[in-house]
Amino acid sequence: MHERGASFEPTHPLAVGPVSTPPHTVDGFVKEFLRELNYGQGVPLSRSSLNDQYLALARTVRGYLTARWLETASRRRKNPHKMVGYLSAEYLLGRQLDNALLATDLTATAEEALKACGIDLDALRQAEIEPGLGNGGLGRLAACFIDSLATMDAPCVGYGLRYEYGIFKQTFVDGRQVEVPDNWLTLGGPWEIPHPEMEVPVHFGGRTERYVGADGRERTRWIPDWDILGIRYNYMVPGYQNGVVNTLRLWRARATRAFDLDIFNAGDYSEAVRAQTFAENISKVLYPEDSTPQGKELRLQQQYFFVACSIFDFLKHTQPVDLDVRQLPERIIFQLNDTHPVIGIPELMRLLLDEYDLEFDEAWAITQQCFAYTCHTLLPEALEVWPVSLLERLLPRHMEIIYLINEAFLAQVREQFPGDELRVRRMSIIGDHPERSVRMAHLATVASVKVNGVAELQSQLLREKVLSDFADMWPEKFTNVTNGVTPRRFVRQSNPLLSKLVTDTIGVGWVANLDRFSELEVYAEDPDFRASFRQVKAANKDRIAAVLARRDGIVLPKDHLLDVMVKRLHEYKRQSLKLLHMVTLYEGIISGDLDPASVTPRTVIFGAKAAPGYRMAKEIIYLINSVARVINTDPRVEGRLFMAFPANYNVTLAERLIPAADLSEQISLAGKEASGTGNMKFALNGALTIGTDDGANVEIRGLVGDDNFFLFGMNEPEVADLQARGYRPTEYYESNPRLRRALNLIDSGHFTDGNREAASMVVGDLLYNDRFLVLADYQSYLDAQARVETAYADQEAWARSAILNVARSGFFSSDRSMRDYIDRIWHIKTGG
Ligand code: NBG
Repeated sequence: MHERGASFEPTHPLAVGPVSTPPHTVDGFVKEFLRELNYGQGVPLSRSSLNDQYLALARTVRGYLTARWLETASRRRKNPHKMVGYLSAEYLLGRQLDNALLATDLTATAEEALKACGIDLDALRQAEIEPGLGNGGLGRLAACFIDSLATMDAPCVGYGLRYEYGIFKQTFVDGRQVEVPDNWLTLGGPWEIPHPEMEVPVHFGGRTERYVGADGRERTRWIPDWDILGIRYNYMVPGYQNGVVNTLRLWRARATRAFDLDIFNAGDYSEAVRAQTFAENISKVLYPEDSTPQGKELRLQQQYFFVACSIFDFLKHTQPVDLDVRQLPERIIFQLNDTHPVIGIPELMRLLLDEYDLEFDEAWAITQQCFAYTCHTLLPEALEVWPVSLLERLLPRHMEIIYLINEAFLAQVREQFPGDELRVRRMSIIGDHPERSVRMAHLATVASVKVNGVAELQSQLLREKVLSDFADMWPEKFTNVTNGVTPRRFVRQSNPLLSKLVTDTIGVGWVANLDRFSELEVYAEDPDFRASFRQVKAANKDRIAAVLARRDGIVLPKDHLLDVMVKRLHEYKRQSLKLLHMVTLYEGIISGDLDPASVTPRTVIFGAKAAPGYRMAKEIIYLINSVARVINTDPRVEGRLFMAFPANYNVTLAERLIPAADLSEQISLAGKEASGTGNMKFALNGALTIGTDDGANVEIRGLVGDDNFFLFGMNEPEVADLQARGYRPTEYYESNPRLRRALNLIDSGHFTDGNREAASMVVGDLLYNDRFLVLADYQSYLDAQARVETAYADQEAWARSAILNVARSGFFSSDRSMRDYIDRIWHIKTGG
């Protein structure tokens, strides 16, 4: 690391003592705020823009966090314990302001202080653009985890990439998704602290060469072709009102040279800056694929870039200079959030072998204690592989090391399973088909202390199916840690009315100890509590109605069952099944089969982004929008059904939508959704789930009870069985008249201005392919929806079930997930 700027020995007491937090008084806050506005933004209050005010407020609140941050860091330096390096290519943080205010307990102070300045806090809240540095569940999980670790005072640094453009902004043009770049930084990034003077060099390309060292030992060195610099950006991660502030460290790529002076002097300006543009592309944009990696070279560059910076940062900066690398396993555990950071394994090996001069066996023994791997998928296409040819070109030394690791590993397999060459082929880190590639999940599994899935069912399927050979070899390596969500953001902040009701009832302790939700159980029987609970739900529905009116111009009907399906658009999640349900109800009404008066008034809200290159997903979005347009305007429906699809579903919208929902749609094909975390957020906010036996739904149902959950569809063994027998979707089409009529209506062009082509891709796929068995689960889903209608008719009983969902879902706090990781995987000390 190059550190520019002289270091000096401070003599003034203020320079060495702890910084003091500004006073938590309204006057103190006003003073800090005006100081930020005047001296930070350089404007007087009277001439300040909304953005000036937002930035000044953000910096003010950040100021309150800084003293705690420095204190936490200095305490940890004085008394170093083993820490977690959470390596994640994504952090879907959501807005920061409210969370920072809550963590510092400054919300009321800020509100009053701003009022004294004639400013409405809520207007400033709306001015924040959320950092969307993630695609979906995986990135949001990372954000929940670091929140919990700070709240538990666990030593952790989150490492990742500071994308200049996060997840694209979704717009609809004629019902079709159009992506717009997410310029999240254009109005300023008040939450980040850049350190441009601390540069980490990262190398790429070139070749390796053998040489004999001074001690006569043969060694290898990497002679790279080109390099870039990693610039550190720090973000504070505050614990909930506990004085702890952890660090999230994101890396930005910068060219080693701004431009080539020779080329510039020769007159070719654009060529001269090309190198810079090329290098800086590495942290330019988040790949918008969720669960379906594309195998792009730039993506591998991103992955290597951020883990190389992070490991270097830990070794050279976080640790004392005299650290003996043999003690590394006592100092760090790197948690691999899916396969994206797995190239960190050969990187650590490279450092130990080539920089610290260890022998292979010793380096490998150390490395195998420094990593743990979380697998977030069951879809085979989501397990990353990288062509050997690409790795050889981009990271030749790493490729050599991967070969060495594989050799040692396969020798072990042969020893344990003599004569089983098929097994050796299956388990090899290098696969041969369709081209020679490195299987990153295998590398991760071989190198890690523990491998975990993210919900019971997925962990079981990992052991029994996806990674069964590895589980045979190392049964004790495999474990489960069911996902969780932070109650700070997803209950306390997003649902203030429910929070108040709960706090008035059982006290405030639940915010940092969600097990206490169980104390609400008895109140399910209390009519007064139920009435208050229903009022909260109704008020939250009014709030989302106001949000959607303002944000999207959508006017929601009143007094409907609010049925919500929000998540990435993916065929396995089966948004098309929900769509078929709505088309079935609609078709029933217009064909005269169903009396509209007998249909439960229902509003369905979808929120979903499709990966820009995922054609089928985009066609499904188009079809949902098309069906919505027709259903919402057909007078025959008599306003009983309504569909809304607000564009650009993100964390901010989730925080408004989830507290208002009555029904949570978790309808993936069993055996496909690793966990889901939206499902947990809904249950915690008092929505009932309609869901399959998949992911964490299984555990939600187990806890809330069958009476408070609408289960439908095949379970995983039934799915496997049907697929083994040979699934033919047309059989369902032919034998089920309602299904046939619904599909025919779509196919007729009824929803697409008479254009049959426009729906043919989706309809054709459902009829002749249907990889995720939508038609097979259709009838069961319809039946479950009928049970929903019956249940919803009894509002008191529904409220009772909703309360029980809240009371019994405390398990899904990410604090509990973190406790599990700490106790069973990381073995780190909290509060030290
Ligand atoms: C996703 C799964 C979800 C799970 C989140 C967080 C990937 C690769 N996986 O089911 O699809 O809830 O990870 O674990 O994005």
